[in-house]
Amino acid sequence: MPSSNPLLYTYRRCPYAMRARMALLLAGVAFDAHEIVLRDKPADMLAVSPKGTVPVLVLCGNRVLEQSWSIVEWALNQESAGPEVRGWWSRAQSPNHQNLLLCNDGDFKHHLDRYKYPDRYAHEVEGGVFNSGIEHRDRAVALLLAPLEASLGQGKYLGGDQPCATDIGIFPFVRQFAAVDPVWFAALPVSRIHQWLDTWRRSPLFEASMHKLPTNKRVSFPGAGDFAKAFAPGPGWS
Ligand SMILES: N[C@@H](CCC(=O)N[C@@H](CS)C(=O)NCC(=O)O)C(=O)O
Repeated sequence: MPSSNPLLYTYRRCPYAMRARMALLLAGVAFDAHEIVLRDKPADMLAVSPKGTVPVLVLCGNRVLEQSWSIVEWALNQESAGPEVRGWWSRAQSPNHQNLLLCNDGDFKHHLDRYKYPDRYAHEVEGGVFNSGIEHRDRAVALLLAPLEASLGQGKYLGGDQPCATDIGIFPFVRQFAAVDPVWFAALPVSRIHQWLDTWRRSPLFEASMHKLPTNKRVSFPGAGDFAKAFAPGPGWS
C-alpha cells in the first residue's frame, strides 16, 4: 500500500535540506524521503516544483512546500509537535533572528560559495578586483559570524538557554564554512560559535538528520525520536 506520509525530496549534503530534515525530526513528523542526484533530478519532483531545488516537501492533498524555511515553519507548528517544539519557532521571530537568517541565506551564502569554490567563481570581478576566496571568507566573517558571536552572548543557543529555529536554520551553513579550512576556523576568535557548532554537530538531532539513504528511491526516513528533550535548558556560557 502506498505511504500517506509527506514526501521530502532531499540531498544529504545540502544545508537547506539539513534544516528541513532537522525540523521534521524535531517535530516528530513521520515522513518519506527521496535522496536525489543533483545532475539527474527526478521527473516527479520537477513536475511538482519546476524550479528544481531541494528540499521540497509534498504534503497529503499534494500541497507543495518548496522553500526550506517554509518546511521548517510547517513542521515546527504542527499541532502534534506540542508547545515545546512550537516554542522553537516563536523564539525565532525576533527582528535579530530574522536578520541573521536573511543574512545567512543571502550575503553569507553568496560569500560562502565563493570561499568554498574559488575556481568556480574565478571569472567574477567585484569592485574591480578579481575574486579571491580569502576576501569572500573575510566578508562572510564580518557579515554573519561577528553578529552571530554577539548573539550567542545571550546563552548557549540563539534562543538563549533554549534552542530555536534560527539555530537549525543557520548551523548547517556555518558548519560548511568551518569545514573549508578547519585549522584556520579553529584559530578564529569566536569561542561561542566554536562551542555552539560543536554542540549542534554532536547533537542526536543532527546525527539523525544525516542518515544515509539510497539514491533515487522513496523510503521512510528513520530516526523518529523525542529530540526536543535532548535540548533541555542548561547553563549558558559567557
Ligand atoms: N531557497 C531554497 C534554496 C535551496 C537550494 O538552493 N538548494 C540547492 C542544494 S544545496 C539546490 O537544490 N540546487 C539545485 C542544483 O544545484 O541544481 C530553499 O531555501 O530551499
